[in-house]
Amino acid sequence: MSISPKMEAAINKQINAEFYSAYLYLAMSCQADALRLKGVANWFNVQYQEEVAHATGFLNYLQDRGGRVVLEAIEAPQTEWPNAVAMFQHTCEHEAHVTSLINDLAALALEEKDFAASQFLNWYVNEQVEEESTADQILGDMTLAQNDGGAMLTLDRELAARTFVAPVIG
Ligand code: OFO
Repeated sequence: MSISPKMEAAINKQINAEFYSAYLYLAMSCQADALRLKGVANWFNVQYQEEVAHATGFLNYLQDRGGRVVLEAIEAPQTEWPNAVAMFQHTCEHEAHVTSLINDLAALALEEKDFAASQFLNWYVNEQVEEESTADQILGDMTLAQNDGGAMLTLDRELAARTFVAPVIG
């Protein structure tokens, strides 16, 4: 069954949203670098790569279903934050927003009786649980460490250890 025009349009919109997420985290990575927090910069750089993988996952899926990918302009992200706590606060808010977008897509798939898309979207539904919980955890640690240079250094070193592992989507 080829994909419905409604699902096709919604997935194209989500491709754009995932690239926007990538852009936002790349901006945070640059800001963290400017603040001399190399570990935080690394963490956001890996996050940026993950978001590109999320976008590509949707793109490949749309093509597999015979849909037409239409790439739109990516909105410019915010480029400055006062400190790492503000960045992780923004990350938590942004991921909660992305979860609502994914939930809307999952609801649309059911409405359209597109059970294949519904199953594919389950990967993203689960991924959002992970995304929100990780960001929330780091925000908590960051908030505790924010007035303690030694603790912030230790946390920055922990975040430096994150590496990108390409996700297997779907
Ligand atoms: Fe693609 O999960 Fe974050 O935004």
